[in-house]
Amino acid sequence: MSYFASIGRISYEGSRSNNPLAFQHYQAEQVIAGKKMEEHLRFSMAYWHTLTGGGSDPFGTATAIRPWDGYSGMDLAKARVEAAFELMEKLGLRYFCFHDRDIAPEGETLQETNRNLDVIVDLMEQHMKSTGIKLLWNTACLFTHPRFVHGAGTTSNADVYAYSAAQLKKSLEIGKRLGADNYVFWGGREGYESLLNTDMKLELDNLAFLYRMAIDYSREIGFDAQFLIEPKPKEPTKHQYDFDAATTIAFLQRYGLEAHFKLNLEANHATLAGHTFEHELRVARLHGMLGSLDANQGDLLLGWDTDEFPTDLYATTLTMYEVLKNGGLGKGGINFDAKVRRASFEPEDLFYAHIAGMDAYAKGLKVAARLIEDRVFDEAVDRRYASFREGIGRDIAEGRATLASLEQYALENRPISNISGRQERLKAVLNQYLLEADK
Ligand code: XUL
Ligand code: CO
Repeated sequence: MSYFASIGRISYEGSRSNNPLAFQHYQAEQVIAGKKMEEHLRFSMAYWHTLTGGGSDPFGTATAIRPWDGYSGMDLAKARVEAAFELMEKLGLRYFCFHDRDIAPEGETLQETNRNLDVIVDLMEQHMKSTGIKLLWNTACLFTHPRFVHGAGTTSNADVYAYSAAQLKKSLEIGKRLGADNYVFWGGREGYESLLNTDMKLELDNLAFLYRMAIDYSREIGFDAQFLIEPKPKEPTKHQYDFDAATTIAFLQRYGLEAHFKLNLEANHATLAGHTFEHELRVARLHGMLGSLDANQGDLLLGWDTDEFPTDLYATTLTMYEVLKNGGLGKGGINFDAKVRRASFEPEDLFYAHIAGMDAYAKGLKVAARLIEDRVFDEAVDRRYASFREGIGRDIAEGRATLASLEQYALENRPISNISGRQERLKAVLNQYLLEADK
């Protein structure tokens, strides 16, 4: 049974190709900065947007036409697995990600829900074996069901906390069974609507304890995935505790959890927090906590998470610049937490969207590698901070200076002179690299 019979395997045809079902930049085997593109990029399909999303919004129902529309219940869940692997194989996507509730329907009881999951996980395991496609990460959906109205790890209801822990336990077992490289925590309801009814201290303590129990249980069952927290400032709650990279790192440090986690950073979450994506990557990188990416882009004129496929080459270049400077993403990858627009409702749009995203990242990788090779920004930064490599600046950088020694220097110093930051020039050079024909 084929779900996308009219579409064949997508291949690389180069930037002059007019074939909409071909890559212009993504060439899995091409070596960039000493590594194959597919190793740098480790693209992943987001199960929720691609298989279960239908394009509904707060004002309208689903619009998507999908080849698995005729099925329901567990038959639908099974059809989606088959369609998912066909789509990933055709696009050359080697990884995927899912929430537990994306892949199998909830039953009447937790026992029945877990049995449904087991059936689908069996089927996935078979497809993973026959295709070699791997699980980049899985997670527990602790936000959709009404029981999570007050949160999961930060709920005001201990029964809901216990239910969340049970769901998390099962998801860790699934991750272990499918050999997931990472396990993600995204706290969609881990925040508050009003401080008037919120015990922030208890909520944060409980959330940290849930993470601690997850670490302990993973160790117990031998699940060695990298744990990732995905920051987001708001939506669905008004304020989410994992607001951005810096806030999340401070939380992990406060509870002594930082050695067990890295961050899964998402482009549209960064912009919702008032940051660029590369800012979030830089903060995580300098703390040694850059783990994985949810690649998408937002609409800067809108105040919500639009999860569009990434096509902005300027952004993908600066993102890959941070990734390369980090020495790669290790066990992480680039997950398209992105959905086709509501008006792009035909099945082919799923292919066009992934091709656009993969090409945008491939081009970004190539440009970023050349910027690093030519030390374009490194040289500018070296020049700008040169005063800290000698004399009084070196005393400061190496921690030898005191307020008294600095005062003595300042009193005797000749007039201070500054040098230009040359920002406009650097942006022009960045454009030059972006527009240069492929080497
Ligand atoms: C929501 C979001 C989630 C996480 C996984 O904004 O990004 O889909 O990636 O729960
Ligand atoms: Co995400």
